[in-house]
Amino acid sequence: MDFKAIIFDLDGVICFTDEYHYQAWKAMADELGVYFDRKINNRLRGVSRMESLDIILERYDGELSADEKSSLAEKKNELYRKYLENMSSKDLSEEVKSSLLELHRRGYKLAIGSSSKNTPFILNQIGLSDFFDAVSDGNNIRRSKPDPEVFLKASEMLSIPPEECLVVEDAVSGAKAGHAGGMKVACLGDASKAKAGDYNLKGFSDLLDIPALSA
Ligand code: B16
Ligand code: MG
Repeated sequence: MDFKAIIFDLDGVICFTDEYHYQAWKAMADELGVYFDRKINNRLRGVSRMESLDIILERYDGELSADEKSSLAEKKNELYRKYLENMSSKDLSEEVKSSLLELHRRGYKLAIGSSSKNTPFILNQIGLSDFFDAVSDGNNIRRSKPDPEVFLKASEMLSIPPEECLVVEDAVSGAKAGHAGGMKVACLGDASKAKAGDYNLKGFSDLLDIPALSA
């Protein structure tokens, strides 16, 4: 069946904030005296903020209360948002921008399905606040990827059934979420290398060549 809608993950697909996540988590981990490196940071892709913190704390020798954990996550987020303030429309690549415009021209509904609670802020920074037909993000879900909730909410907002939606993801957890929601998945980056998708792409503009997304 041909698709009617495309639901894009944000971080790692539309734009790249993983270095900012890394720097902010690294500052928090250093202060706490916990070992943290880029390999561990890779495990945080597509994972919610509190679950990311739990992964980092696997190496923490001690117990932290729920309040202490929330304040660590909040502190990390404050620093992360300071970094995000440096983002602008320059952080939206020509390839992503022109491919989005072409998919819109072909008549597909376009949505965001991101675990990030900072989604509205990031979309505003890169000049895409008003572009998408629906935005489902970390602010309207209770369960994060690989649970399909964020993508099912997007399909509901668009009034297009899951089997007519294509999810675009860079994280294996996100690809699993799309499949769990009954959607086909196109993967980029890490998830593409892991062959987690129905389509494993080299670059964003390869979406334009998927036969079920024809003009
Ligand atoms: P926040 P995505 C995810 O965004 C990131 O990949 C992940 O690293 C981050 O922990 C998560 O958002 C939550 O982000 O702290 O901003 O709420 O890839 O699902 O767009
Ligand atoms: Mg992602």
